[in-house]
Amino acid sequence: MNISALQKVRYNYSPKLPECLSGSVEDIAVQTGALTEAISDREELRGIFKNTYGKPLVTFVKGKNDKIKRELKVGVILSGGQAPGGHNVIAGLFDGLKKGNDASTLYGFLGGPSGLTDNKTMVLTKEIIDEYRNTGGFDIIGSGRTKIETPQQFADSLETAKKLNLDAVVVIGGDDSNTNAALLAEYFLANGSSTQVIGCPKTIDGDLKNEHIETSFGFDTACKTYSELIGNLCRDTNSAKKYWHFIKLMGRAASHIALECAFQTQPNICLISEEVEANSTSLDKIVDQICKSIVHRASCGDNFGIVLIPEGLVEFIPEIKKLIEELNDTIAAEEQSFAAVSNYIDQLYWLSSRIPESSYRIMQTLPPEIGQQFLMDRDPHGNVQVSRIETEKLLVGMVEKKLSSLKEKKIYTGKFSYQTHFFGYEGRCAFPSNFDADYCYSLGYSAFVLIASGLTGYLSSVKNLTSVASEWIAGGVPLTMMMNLEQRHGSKKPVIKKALVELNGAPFKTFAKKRDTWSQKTCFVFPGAIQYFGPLEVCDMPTITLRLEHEK
Ligand code: FBP
Repeated sequence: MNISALQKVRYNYSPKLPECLSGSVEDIAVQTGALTEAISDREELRGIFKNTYGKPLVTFVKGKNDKIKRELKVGVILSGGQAPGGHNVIAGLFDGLKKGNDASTLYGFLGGPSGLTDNKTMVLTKEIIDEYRNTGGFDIIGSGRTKIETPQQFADSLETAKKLNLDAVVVIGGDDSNTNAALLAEYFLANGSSTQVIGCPKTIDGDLKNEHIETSFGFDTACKTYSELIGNLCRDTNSAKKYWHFIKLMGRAASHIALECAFQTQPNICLISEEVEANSTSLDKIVDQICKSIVHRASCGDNFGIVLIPEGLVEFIPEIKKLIEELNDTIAAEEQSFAAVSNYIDQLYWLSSRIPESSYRIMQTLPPEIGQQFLMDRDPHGNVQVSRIETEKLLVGMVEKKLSSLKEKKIYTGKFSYQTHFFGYEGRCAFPSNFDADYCYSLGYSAFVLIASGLTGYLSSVKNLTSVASEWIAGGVPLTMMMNLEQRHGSKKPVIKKALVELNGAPFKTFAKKRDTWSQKTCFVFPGAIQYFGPLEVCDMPTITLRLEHEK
C-alpha cells in the first residue's frame, strides 16, 4: 500500500485511554447503576423490548472481573455515513479482545449491515488492524446503509450469528443503526440466541447524544476539517473583498455542524434549522435575513461575506417541509406510476393532480434542477437525501432576485458576486483528530468490556470528555433508554430520538448573543488545519459545542 508520511507517523500514535481501562483487563470491574426507563412511550416499549427493556446503566471501575479472559468471537459492522475514527473503534475493540484472550476472533462484516444478513465477512488480524490505526475512512471493511427490518433479514442475521458462533455483534452507527442494534439484541434473546449486541455512537452530524453520550464520534474531526476550509474562505474573501460565499454543510437533520463551524470561524450568517422550525420562518423570510446583512455590509463598502447553511434546512422550512411530506406520501403510494414518468415537466404534470395546490405552486417556482432534487429516491431509512439538494444554490438565486428588486428601489447600491460550496464528504474520512482517535479507541475498548461482561442491548459510552482522557468515565448505556415511538412509513416505530440543537441550550444561546455583530462586521476567525502534534491546547481541544455544554 502507498502511504503518506503523516499516515506512517500516525501509526505510532498511542490513543489515550481512561484510567479505568488502562491497566490489566482483569482489573476492570462493572459497576451497576440504577435501572433505566425510555424517554417516553414506556409501556409500549416495554412490550416491544420484553427481554432488553430498562436495564441499568453500567460504569467501569477498578476491581476484579473474572469473566473478562474468556475466548470470544465477535463481529463488527460499520453502518451508515463515514465518520473519522471508525478504524480506531475497531482497533480498540480488537486490542481489548486480544488482551482478554489471544485466541479471540474479530470478524469484520463487509459493506455494512448487509454483511451480517448475507454472511460476508473477513477475519481481522493484527496486520490488517495495524494498517488502519489512527486513519480516517471506513475502508477497512466498508460501510452501507441497509436497514435490517424484514423478518427474513432478522432471521438471516441470526443464521449468520449461529454459523460464526458469535458471542457478540458490534454495530458502529448513528441513531437509525443503533435502533437496529436494539432490535437485533431483542430479537436474538427472544429467539434463544446468546449473541449479544453492542452499539457505538457514530455520526459526524453530532445528533446522537444525551446526558450519557456526550457526543458522537467523528463530529470533532469533521467540524474541524470544515472549519479549516471555511476559515480559508473567510481569509480569501477578506483579501479580495469581492465574493459572498454560500456554504452548505452536512448534517442531515440537526444543525450542530453549522453551529460548531460558526463558533470556530465567526461567519456573517449561520442559519440554524431548529430555529427556523421553531419560528416557522418562511423561505422568503430567510432570504430577507440574508439580504439584510448583505445590504448593511454593502453600505459600509463590504461587498463580501460568508453564509453557512445546514444541509437539512429545507426540511425545517414549514412550507417546504409540508411539500416534502406530501411528495413522500404521494410518490410512495403510486411508486410504479411515478417511476414510469421520465422527465421533469411530465413529473410536474403527474404531481399537479395529486398534491395540494399550495405545494404544487412551490414546486413550480423552484428552479427545475432544484425541483428534480426534491423528487430523487429516498434512502433506505425513508430520509430525503438532503445532501443532494442544492439549498445553497436555491438561496443564492432567491437572494440575487431580492437584491435586484432592492436595487430598483435604491435601497441597495452594492455589487453582489457569489460562490457556492458544499462541504460534506470532505470531512467524513479525514485523519481523526487526537480527540476522535482517543475517544474512538476508548469506545471500542469499552465495547469489548461490555461484551466480555456478558451485556447486551447497550451503547458503549465514554464521558467527562472535556477533561483529560485519563479522567474520562467509560461504561454502557441501555439502548432502550434513548428510545421513543415515532411515525415512520405510516406506523409508529421504536426509534432512538435524534438530538437536535436545543434553542435553550448553552451553545445556541451563546451564538445568538454574537450573531448580530457578526452579520454586520467582519469578525472572521481562521482556525487552520487540524494539528496532530504540538501543544495540547491546539491538538487535544474538544469542540466548542462540547465545552459550552459542559459549562452549564
Ligand atoms: P450518518 O447519520 O449515517 O452518520 O450519516 C450522516 C451523513 O454524513 C449526513 O450528514 C448526510 O446527509 C448523509 O450522511 C449523506 O449520506 P450518503 O453518504 O448516503 O450520501
